[in-house]
Amino acid sequence: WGVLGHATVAYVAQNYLSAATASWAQGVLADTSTSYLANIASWADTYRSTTAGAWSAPLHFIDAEDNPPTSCSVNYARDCGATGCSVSAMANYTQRVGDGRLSAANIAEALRFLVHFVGDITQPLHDEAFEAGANGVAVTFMGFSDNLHSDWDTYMPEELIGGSSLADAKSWATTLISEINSGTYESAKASWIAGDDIGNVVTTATRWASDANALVCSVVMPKGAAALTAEKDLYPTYYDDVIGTIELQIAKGGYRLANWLNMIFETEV
Ligand code: DCM
Ligand code: DCM
Ligand code: ZN
Repeated sequence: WGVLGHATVAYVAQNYLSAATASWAQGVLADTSTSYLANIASWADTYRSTTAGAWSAPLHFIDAEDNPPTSCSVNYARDCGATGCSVSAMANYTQRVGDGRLSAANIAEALRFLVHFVGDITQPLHDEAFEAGANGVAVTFMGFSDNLHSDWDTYMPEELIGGSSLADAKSWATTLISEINSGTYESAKASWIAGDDIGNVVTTATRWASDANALVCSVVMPKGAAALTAEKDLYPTYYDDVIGTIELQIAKGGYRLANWLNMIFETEV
């Protein structure tokens, strides 16, 4: 996701942290503001674009070598490359964030990575190898010639919300929280975290990746990528078809992140 999506995931998560987890996270991040997770949610994207942080670029995705739209699947052994992926990164930073032998700086770094990667895993195209997560799928959205990945990460969410500021993210999060508590997502939210297990991070994060990857076949490119490249403009028909899934995945990411951090605090800290 872009900055709007990551900050929204973070604000949704903040709403579901226990008081004890929240104050632990504020201490780790040295930020007692009301945006302590949102403030660092996109740090990993900034870091990856620096020379010192280039090693972390593969950790933002898992390149599922499946065959959309005919067949979607994630297989950790097949798909997590030698330099690591989002699923191996979840395992590494889930361990490190609770490792009291590490420096305060390393523990804070681990938390910043976790907040970001739980979000990225819910973006279907971050769980897909085809054309590098559809970065290589040329499309037109609202008159711009861009690629399908960036439309999912950034331009479709921004079209929905009308901006990408922290205030925009907070407002989107408020809507999603109300849908989780007593709306569209109320009955599904338990399934979003069912079986999540701090002792089996690879299994858990692979399940999250499989859940989002299945959407590549069913929602992102159900008629294949060529059909999207051939569209005159993805707005409004394609946008209208997929925007509900984008909202669902952001809500899911926030709810999962909160549960994950609550479990980390309860069992590791
Ligand atoms: N990305 C992805 N899968 C890939 C390659 C990249 O999900 N196989 C993501 C990482 C960034 C975005 O796409 O969020 C753009 O990547 P890059 O800057 O490497 O082109
Ligand atoms: N952009 C894009 N697709 C969109 C909107 C914008 O590729 N749907 C690109 C075009 C510009 C950059 O983003 O290079 C900034 O555009 P703007 O300032 O209009 O948001
Ligand atoms: Zn990312």
